[in-house]
Amino acid sequence: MTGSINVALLGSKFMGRAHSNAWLKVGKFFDVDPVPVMHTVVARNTAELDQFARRWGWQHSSTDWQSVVASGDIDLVDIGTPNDVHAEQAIAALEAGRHVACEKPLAGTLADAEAMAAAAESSAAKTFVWFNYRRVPAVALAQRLVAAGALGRIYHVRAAYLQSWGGPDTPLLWRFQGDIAGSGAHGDLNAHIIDAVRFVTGEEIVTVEGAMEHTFIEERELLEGSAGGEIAGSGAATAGSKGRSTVDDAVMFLARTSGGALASFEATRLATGYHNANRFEIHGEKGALRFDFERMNELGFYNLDSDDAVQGWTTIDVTRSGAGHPYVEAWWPDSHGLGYEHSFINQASDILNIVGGKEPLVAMPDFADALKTQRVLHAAVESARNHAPVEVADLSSLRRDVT
Ligand code: SOE
Repeated sequence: MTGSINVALLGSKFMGRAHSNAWLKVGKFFDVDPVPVMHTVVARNTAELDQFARRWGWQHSSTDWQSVVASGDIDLVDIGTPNDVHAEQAIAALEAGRHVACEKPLAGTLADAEAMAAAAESSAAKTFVWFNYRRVPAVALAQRLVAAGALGRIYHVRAAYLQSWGGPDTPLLWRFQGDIAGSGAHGDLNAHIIDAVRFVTGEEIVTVEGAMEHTFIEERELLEGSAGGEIAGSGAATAGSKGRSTVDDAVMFLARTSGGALASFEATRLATGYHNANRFEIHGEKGALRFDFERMNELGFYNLDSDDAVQGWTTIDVTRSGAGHPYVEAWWPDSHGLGYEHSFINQASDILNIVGGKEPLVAMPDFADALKTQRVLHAAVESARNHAPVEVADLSSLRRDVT
């Protein structure tokens, strides 16, 4: 396939910027075919929309996502909107024959995620989910090492996604409103580490138990007008008026994987001292790996096969060119460092690879794959509310309109 595809982006907040940057830069650093045309950006806020389109180079802008999705001019719809509209927008796009790239989590609820996966199943269009951390080179290298047997049988996985922007001064953004977000730190952050653990280990999470969910801050300042932006500081709160937060501030749970490993997961927006510490540790019979996004260009590796006299944690610099590290050759010479935005540009290159009929460099979660992560999210809530273990294969008791 040689040519281009017209992209429509739904959303202009944090993910709107991250995705716009990815579509703008991908063709500069990767030989992509097709190339993306930044055709239309859709947002609700007309005051900001034209400036956003001009700043990022979108050819058109609209406040009417339905007509944009229905337009024969569009080949791929990129969804960067709040969780409660993912299903409606993705299903409409798939029914119109568009490819769909959707932000994580797939949806705010299991019911929506199941409907999205069903629509994808009955469409010829391709689907993608922006679990961008798979395409941080250090995470992709971790997956390669595990797949090559460097750890052998996996005994333990310890994953945590620790942020701290959700304190009492953060207003009642949409991420704290259960009817929009579905859940709080759980769907926002545990979604990432569940996907990362599934990706890196190659194992599924089959049992969830010992889950705990908690809302520490039960009331937050209301925002004037809209539900405000992605995260703190993006809207002026109405002084004095408060609304109830109807989501978790933190969720922790234990799990067993299909390979028999024991795992723990923790997601919180109140981990004072950590700002975007998306981290995992994996312990196997032959070695161990550890990653922390706050040091995103490094991967820790402990190799029991190395000489006992020099055995210890090795810090691999995963931005060295010539070492065969994933995506690194597209970027800078040795050890010049990559950032958060590069994971999205790397993902855009793989989306275009797949649309163009080529293999992605790193496995791409489609809606069917992301539904597996959503089922684990749901199982954890079910375990927390029923105080009992939950087999992910048997999601029975909890209403499906909850996470
Ligand atoms: C907010 O928690 C957030 O923007 C997440 O939604 C993103 O997925 C994560 O990459 C950064 O933090």
